[in-house]
Amino acid sequence: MYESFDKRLRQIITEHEQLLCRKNEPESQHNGIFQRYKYPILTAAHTPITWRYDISPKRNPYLMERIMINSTFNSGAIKFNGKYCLIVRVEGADRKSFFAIAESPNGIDNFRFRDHPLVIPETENPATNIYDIRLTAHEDGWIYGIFCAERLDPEAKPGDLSSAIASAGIARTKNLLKWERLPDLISKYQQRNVVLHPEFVNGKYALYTRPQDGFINAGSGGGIGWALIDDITNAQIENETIIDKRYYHTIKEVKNGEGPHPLKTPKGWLHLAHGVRNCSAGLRYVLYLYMTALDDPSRLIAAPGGYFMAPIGKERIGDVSNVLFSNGWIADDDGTVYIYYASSDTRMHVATSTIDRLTDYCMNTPRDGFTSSASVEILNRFIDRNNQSVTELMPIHDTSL
Ligand code: M1P
Repeated sequence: MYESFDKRLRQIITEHEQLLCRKNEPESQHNGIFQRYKYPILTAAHTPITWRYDISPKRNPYLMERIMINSTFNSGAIKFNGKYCLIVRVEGADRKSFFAIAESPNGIDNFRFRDHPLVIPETENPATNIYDIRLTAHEDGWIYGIFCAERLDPEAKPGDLSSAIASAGIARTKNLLKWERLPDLISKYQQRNVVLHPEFVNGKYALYTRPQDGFINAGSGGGIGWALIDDITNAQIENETIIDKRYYHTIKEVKNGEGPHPLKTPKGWLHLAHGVRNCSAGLRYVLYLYMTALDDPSRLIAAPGGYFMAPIGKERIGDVSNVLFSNGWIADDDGTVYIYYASSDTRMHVATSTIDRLTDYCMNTPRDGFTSSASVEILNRFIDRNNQSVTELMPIHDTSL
C-alpha cells in the first residue's frame, strides 16, 4: 500500500541521489572509433525533485508529481569553469521544451541539474517552443546559443494547428546564467540546426544553416548551408551556399543538419552532423562526420561514407524512435572528445573518442560510392589489400598472429 508522506519523501530523495551519483562504465566492446557508455547520462528521472513534486504534506498529502517531465535530450555542450556543462532540452508532459543546465565534474557521469531552468528572454514575437541549442564560445568574447524558435504558421488555414514555422533564435551570455536575446535570424527559408562557427571568417560571423521549405521537410533545401553575416545583432542571410549536400539513397537522403560547431584540428575543421532517411518504420536519424579546410571552413575535404553512429539496443526506442541526434560535444586539451548524443528524443548519452581517432576515421574511411556496385568495388579492393597484409604479417603455415 501507500507509504506515509515522510517515508515516501525520504525514499524519493535517496533513489534520486543514487541515480545522480551512479558511476558510468565504458561498454566492454568498441569499434576503435568511439567508446559508448553503459548508462544514459541524463533522463527525466534526473531532473530535480523540486521541479516535479510539491513538497508539502498540506498541499500535496499524497506526494504526487504535480509537474511531470517527459524527456531530457538534444543538449548543447560547453566546458565552463572546469565543468562539463550541458544545456539540455527538457520537455515537460505539456510538450513544451525549455533549457536547463546540467553539469558534471568528469563529463561521463554525476550530471546534476542546477536549481532552476534557464530564462531565455523573448523577442517581440514570442515563440511557442524553443529547443536544440548549439553553444559557441566565439572569438568575439561572447558565448552564443542558437536554437530553434517555433511558432504556429500565421498563414495556416483555420483549424490547421499543425503548420509551424521554424526559425533560428539567437541569444548570448558571458556566464551561462544571464542571457541577452538578439533578433531571430532573418532568412527566406525556414531554418533549423543553425550553428555559429567559432571564428570570424573574412571578418564576418559565419553560420552553418539548414534551409528548409517546410517545418519538417527540407524540400528544395539541398543540405547543410553556409552563410556569412555582417552583424550578429541583426543577423540576416544574404547568400547561402550548400557545403554538405544530400544524396539519393544515402543516410542523408531526406535531410541533414549540422550538430555542434566544428572542432579545429591540425588537419581541418571536424564536423558532426545528423543524416535522415525514410523507411517504412518512419524517419531514421544517424550521426555522421565530415571535415572542411582550415583556410576555408566551407570547403569539404573529407566525407566518409555512411554513418558514424546509429541507434542500437535501447537507444532505438523512445518518444520518436530510431533517432540519434547530437548538438553538443566537448574537446579537452588532451585531445579527448566527449560526444553528447540523445537517443530517440528521450534521453542523453555520452560517447568518448579523440581528435586523432576521429580525424583518422574521416580521412581514411572510403567515400560513399552511391551504388551497390561501387560499394562492392571498394570492398573488394579493401579485402585484397588486407589479404596482402595478412600474407606479409603471417608467413605461410604460421597462424599464430
Ligand atoms: O525527432 C527527431 C528530430 O527532428 C527534428 O530534427 P531535424 O529537423 O533536424 O530533422 C528536430 O525536431 C529535433 O529536435 C528532433 O530530435
